[in-house]
Amino acid sequence: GALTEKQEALVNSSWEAFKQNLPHHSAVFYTLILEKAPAAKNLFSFLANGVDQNNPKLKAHAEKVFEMTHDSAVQLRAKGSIVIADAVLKHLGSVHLQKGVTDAQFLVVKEALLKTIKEAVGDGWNDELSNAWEIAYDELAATIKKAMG
Ligand code: HEM
Ligand code: ISQ
Repeated sequence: GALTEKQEALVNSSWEAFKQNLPHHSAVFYTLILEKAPAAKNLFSFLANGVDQNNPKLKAHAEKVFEMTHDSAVQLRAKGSIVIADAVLKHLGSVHLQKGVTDAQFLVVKEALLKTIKEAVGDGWNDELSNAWEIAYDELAATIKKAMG
């Protein structure tokens, strides 16, 4: 799915809003994921002590997921598809396959990502913005799933 210029601008500004308070937004993200999928706690090595805002790994990993989704949106706008370097994609495929990540978990992470962005942008939330992040996440998730299988 392609994105409009307006949607790219919305994704860019909400990504900035997310980064503005990374410790808080990443804690919100993990908390939402663990509410819906408590078993995820055992998947992530860095969640062993729960959602600890002082653990730099938590922030780094959460930021990476949002960053990759943001990058996907930019690529979808620029060329209508996502490109991830072969070696990176192979690695992502094997890590997620090895952890036994399921389609249901991809959905949980998607809903948590959208709710986190919603909180980060406050009044700036709207359907166009939501759709843009959804499209970007869905394409990225499909790309990773293909590399898993
Ligand atoms: C690891 C991205 C979805 C579970 C990773 C890594 C990245 C990443 C960049 C680090 C790989 C490395 O260590 O080099 C993404 C993206 C996703 C996604 C962009 C969606 C579009 C999911 C989902 C789950 C999941 C749905 C399951 C809840 C994990 C786990 C690891 C991992 C368990 C290993 C963490 C550890 O080192 O303890 N993912 N991921 N991922 N991902 Fe994801
Ligand atoms: C999925 N993969 C890697 C890291 C993550 C951090 C938070 C939520 C989901 C994730």
